[in-house]
Amino acid sequence: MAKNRTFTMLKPDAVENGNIGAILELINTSGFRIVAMKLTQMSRKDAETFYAVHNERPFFGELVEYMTRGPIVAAVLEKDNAVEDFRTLIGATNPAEAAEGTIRKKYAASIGENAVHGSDSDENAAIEAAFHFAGRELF
Ligand code: IDP
Ligand code: MG
Repeated sequence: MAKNRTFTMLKPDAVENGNIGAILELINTSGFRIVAMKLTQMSRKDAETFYAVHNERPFFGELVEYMTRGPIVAAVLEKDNAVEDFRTLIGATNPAEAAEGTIRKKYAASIGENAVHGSDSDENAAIEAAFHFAGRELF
């Protein structure tokens, strides 16, 4: 399996609830290397652009409000099979359906406020990483 990269955000609820350290610990112990990381806050325009694929969905307004209400931790992670393995580590979108031991099972409150983002493809991982980081910020 080839080494590749995924993009994650510890979302505003994870930051507000003091879960940055615990989630990063799970990420590290699951074998991901942190390639880039920062505390940042998305503007309305940032969130609308980042989640443009969902702009026709009924929850879009709520999603933009949520993702802009406070700081997030944005990061790029590297590992063999990173995209797929990170989706496994975070668990289902709805924490009620997330497997035991996953980040969303442990730290997410609802399908909307679900603590963490993980890219869904190599192509989107590259787009999302480039949205948040300049090339010189990747290690
Ligand atoms: P994902 O984050 O597991 O890839 P997506 O379907 O891509 O899930 O949705 C993006 C984000 O939109 C979710 O992580 C969640 O924050 C929000 N979201 C998805 N479905 C719903 C919903 O039914 N109600 C409210 N928010 C939702
Ligand atoms: Mg998604």
